[in-house]
Amino acid sequence: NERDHDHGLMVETSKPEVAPPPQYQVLLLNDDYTPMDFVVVVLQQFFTMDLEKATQIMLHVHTRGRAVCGVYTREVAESKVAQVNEFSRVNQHPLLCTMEKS
Ligand code: TYC
Repeated sequence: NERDHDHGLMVETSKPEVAPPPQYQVLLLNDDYTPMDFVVVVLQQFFTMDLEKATQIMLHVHTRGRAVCGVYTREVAESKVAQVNEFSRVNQHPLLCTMEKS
């Protein structure tokens, strides 16, 4: 009767209804003054790269002007940018980190 409802577990679900979050590239920019060793340390500390990968990315920035260091959601990308720029500022280097929607 009308008081009997279906209390069975739903085992099949609907089609995807949640869009994936937008992704953002975090980039390092070249400058003429930041020591190469400092950039390598930044890439190891904030982007969890090993020495070889960090050196490769640093040299890409040095020769090409910029490089993508990682791709993250907006909140994580904003946090990386803020942490890297603060670390460069307190160490008195002009190194700049920025982000772009990918
Ligand atoms: N161009 C710098 C130098 O010659 C090195 C450097 C590399 C600086 C990467 C910034 O994001 C950077 N000392």
